[in-house]
Amino acid sequence: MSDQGSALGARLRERDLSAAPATLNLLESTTAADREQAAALLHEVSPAALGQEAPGHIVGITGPPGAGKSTLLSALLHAWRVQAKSVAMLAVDPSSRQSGGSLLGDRARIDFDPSDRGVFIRSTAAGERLGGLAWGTRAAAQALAAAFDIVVIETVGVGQAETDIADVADTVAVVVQPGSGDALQFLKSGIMEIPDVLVVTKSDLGQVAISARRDLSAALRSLGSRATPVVAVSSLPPASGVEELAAALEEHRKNLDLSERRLRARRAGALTEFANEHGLQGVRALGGRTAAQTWLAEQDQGLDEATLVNLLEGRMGR
Ligand SMILES: Nc1nc2c(ncn2[C@@H]2O[C@H](COP(=O)(O)OP(=O)(O)O)[C@@H](O)[C@H]2O)c(=O)[nH]1
Ligand SMILES: [Mg+2]
Repeated sequence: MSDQGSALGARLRERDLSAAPATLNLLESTTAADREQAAALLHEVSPAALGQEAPGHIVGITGPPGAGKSTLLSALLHAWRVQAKSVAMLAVDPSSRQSGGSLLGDRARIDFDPSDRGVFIRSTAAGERLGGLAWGTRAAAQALAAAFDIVVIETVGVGQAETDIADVADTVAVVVQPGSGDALQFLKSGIMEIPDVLVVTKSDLGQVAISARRDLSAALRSLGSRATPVVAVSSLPPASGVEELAAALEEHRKNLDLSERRLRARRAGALTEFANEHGLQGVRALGGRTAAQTWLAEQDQGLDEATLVNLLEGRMGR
């Protein structure tokens, strides 16, 4: 048992998809012993160990409840499987903590073949901390990206949610449904950061969807962000726009400086985790967030997030 973490990490590195369930169990555990094993796992799949960034595409899908994210993910999953891409889906469910029973409900909404070994789906509770993704979810996405072609994280929210998910995702897609003015207002007022891809769902609703797409495109143009694609999809049969969306996501990834984005994401994630553990006082002991970020950048040659947190803790102790 003592090298469970490194053994799992090695399996992921060899792209053994069957290591996914045990990986998630380990990363979600909060016991000290498991945390140590989790650190060993992450070390095995760090860029330093892999000799490159993990090859999988980490996609964040976020948007308000009811916008059609889960239905869209079922359709996307199908499109990706047709392309023979292996897919891991992590659904972060903010309601599962209270209701306890919504885990199965959420899983049922993603339509997939349970005997398909190229697919792994896990719903996780949102976690105790305020805002942001739980450490386990970020770590899981980073680890699974070593083995799966695509790792998708579904989170609920609009406003802060896409900033948080940018701490781990290579590509962030914000999903809005026609007729909901929130995203438009948030975008115009700067509350929402400009996503990599904007998705208008339920395009089968007709004119209201066309208007939503036009308004969002206009808002993006006025913000000087001409290049951000706005894709309209209908996820109900006969689905439409889903292949276009898959292509837009892939296009974004192709044009991305992956190692730059991942380095930045891991540093931001490590700092967030450090701040959770040690509070404002801890961050102050490092000379503030910006100073800590700069210092981390100097130490970092493709280290995993757990190691980065350890480095920050060592520096605080000095
Ligand atoms: N008309 C239409 N309804 C949709 C579409 N996609 C999802 N819905 C419906 O919208 C509701 C919320 O969908 P869901 O995927 O659970 O949204 P989520 O909360 O964002 O995951 C459900 O009743 C879906 O059937 C679509 O493309 N067209
Ligand atoms: Mg959902």
